[in-house]
Amino acid sequence: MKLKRHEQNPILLPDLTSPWQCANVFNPSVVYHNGLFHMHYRAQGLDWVSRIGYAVSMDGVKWNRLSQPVLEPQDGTDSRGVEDPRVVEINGRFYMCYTAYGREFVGQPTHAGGGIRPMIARSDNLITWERLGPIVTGEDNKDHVLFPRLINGRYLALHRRWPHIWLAASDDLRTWREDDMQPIFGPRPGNSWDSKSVGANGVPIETPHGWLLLYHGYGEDHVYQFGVCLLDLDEPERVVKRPLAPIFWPEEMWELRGDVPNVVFSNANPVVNGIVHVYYGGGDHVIGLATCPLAELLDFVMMEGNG
Ligand code: BMA
Repeated sequence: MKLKRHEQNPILLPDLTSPWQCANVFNPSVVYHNGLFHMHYRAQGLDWVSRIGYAVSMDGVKWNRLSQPVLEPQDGTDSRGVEDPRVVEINGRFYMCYTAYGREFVGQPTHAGGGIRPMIARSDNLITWERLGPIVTGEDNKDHVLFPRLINGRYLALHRRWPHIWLAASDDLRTWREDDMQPIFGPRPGNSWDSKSVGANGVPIETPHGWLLLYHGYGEDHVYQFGVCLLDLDEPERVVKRPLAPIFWPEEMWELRGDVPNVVFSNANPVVNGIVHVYYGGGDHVIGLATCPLAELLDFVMMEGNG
């Protein structure tokens, strides 16, 4: 089982005429809404600060970009950039999970030069965003993503307390209590492709068998790859299946090389007409698309899940 690369890859490149996105465009979110693909992507330009751009498409391959970013740093908590958007529609409103990277931080710095925060913002039009706040502060936490509906009356989010994937619950998307957080799974013991670190990819896909979660990981060799697992529908902290084999890994020149080598990194896997569309950053530099039929991915998880 392996995702199939689109023949027109890479499908989005840096725009050399635009100061804020002339260096890198990567790690996009894509939602399919009212017959259009809506992309939010991370971009870096002359100042190397990450901003979030927006583009729209009829076919999910050719894009029309908005000339200005839709989300930019606003204070010390995100002065180094806003990164890695994951957008989801819940009950008719759009929510974006993104990572704020700033010079101002709580406690110890979590990354070189500052701290990071897993943030949530809200929008009704996908263009103007209102910040709601972080899930946690003062720790190495990113790769957060909301489930597309409430479960047992609460909003649920996956997040990553390095190197594990965690579950968190909230009544209002603003208050996230430590008591409502629990680990789901971590790096796989042994020397597998995901033996060092794991994190969620895009919004979990609801199926009759459970939540299909595409995730990324790396092992000793630090090559980012994708895997897939199945979480219980009502209790998503329960991993039902987790195949051993990865489903995608760097192969193209623009995945093996780039701003950061050996990286495929995905924040989005919308299902359109039964096809899972995996949008991903290659080498932290350009954007690619790989697909597979949802039924095939589900079969793979069910058959190989205890590998
Ligand atoms: C992760 C994230 C991603 C990035 C990846 C590879 O920690 O910061 O934004 O694509 O590293 O550099």
